Amino acid sequence: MNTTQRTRSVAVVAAGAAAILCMPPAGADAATSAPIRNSVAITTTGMNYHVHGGLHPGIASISWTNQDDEIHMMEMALLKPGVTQTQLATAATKGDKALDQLVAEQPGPGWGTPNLLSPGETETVTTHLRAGTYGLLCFVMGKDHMPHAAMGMVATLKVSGPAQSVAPAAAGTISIDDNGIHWPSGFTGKGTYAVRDTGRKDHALSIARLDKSVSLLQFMGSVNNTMQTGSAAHGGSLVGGVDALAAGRTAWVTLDLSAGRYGYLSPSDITGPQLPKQSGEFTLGASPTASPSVSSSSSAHTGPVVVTDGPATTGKSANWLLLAGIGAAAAAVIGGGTSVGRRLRRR
Ligand SMILES: [Cu+2]
Repeated sequence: MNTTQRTRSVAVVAAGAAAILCMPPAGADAATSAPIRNSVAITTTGMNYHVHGGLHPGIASISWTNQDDEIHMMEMALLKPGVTQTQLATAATKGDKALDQLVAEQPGPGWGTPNLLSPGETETVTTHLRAGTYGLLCFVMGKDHMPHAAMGMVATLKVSGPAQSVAPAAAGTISIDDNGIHWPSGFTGKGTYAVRDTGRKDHALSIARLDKSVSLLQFMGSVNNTMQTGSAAHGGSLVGGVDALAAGRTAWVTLDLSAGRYGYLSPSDITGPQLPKQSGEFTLGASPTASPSVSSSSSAHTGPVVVTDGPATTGKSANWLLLAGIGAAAAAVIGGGTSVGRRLRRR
């Protein structure tokens, strides 16, 4: 990249940041602005993202349904102007340096993006997006140790037109800080909830429905196994959440959780072979007004120290990797020494 291009990219990014910073506080102009229907449906089948439309900049909703038979992720990266899906797909087969050259802004903790999603699930995340074209990429590992993005799981999402700044009405706020995840009283698992990072660090939220007698720790071990080898995860189902949420920022999740037992965690806070402080389990009863009985499950579970790629690894995959070996089902596979493919740097 030459200096002129770099300067232009920086300017574009700066302009976008300024636009977002200048937006009124959530809801401030709700009474005077006609709401724009600002949502897009994305479906995944056969290791593809089918993007059904585009979005306006500002506050925008992504509703993603995974109709495939394995777990996928949706990394979002703002692309340089003019970059096409074909170019992105080609770069994904070449590796990170090639991908980096197409990205205007390295994805990192920001306003929140969809989190890992299991087969048969739908998650809806409302976030802030600036105008431009975003690349959608999945870095879950395929059975042949190739990340899905390199196998074609790449798409683009266009964000353009007039801005939308009306925040969704929230039934409550799920707050994540440097010590835990805090659920609103009267949480029913149904409706739209704000997810706010009230800590000083970047956090995330991932929610899993757990099968009978399976702990969150065991299921996450299985998920980790999936992310490394492409084998199916057992013991539960990832029903969504918010990834890449920076300190002080708010996103929204729209949930439709049925009665059952759930685990939750902030994957970006995993620093060792145990669940982070920001984790726990709750049970939703059949009664829609039942509050969850929330328990923190982090300190009770520890596992063997796991060798990872080393301190240079950053980002979500590295975090998930740290869970390797703590789930009983995953331990044997972890010993095989597979490694998760490198993903776009998050910083
Ligand atoms: Cu995938």
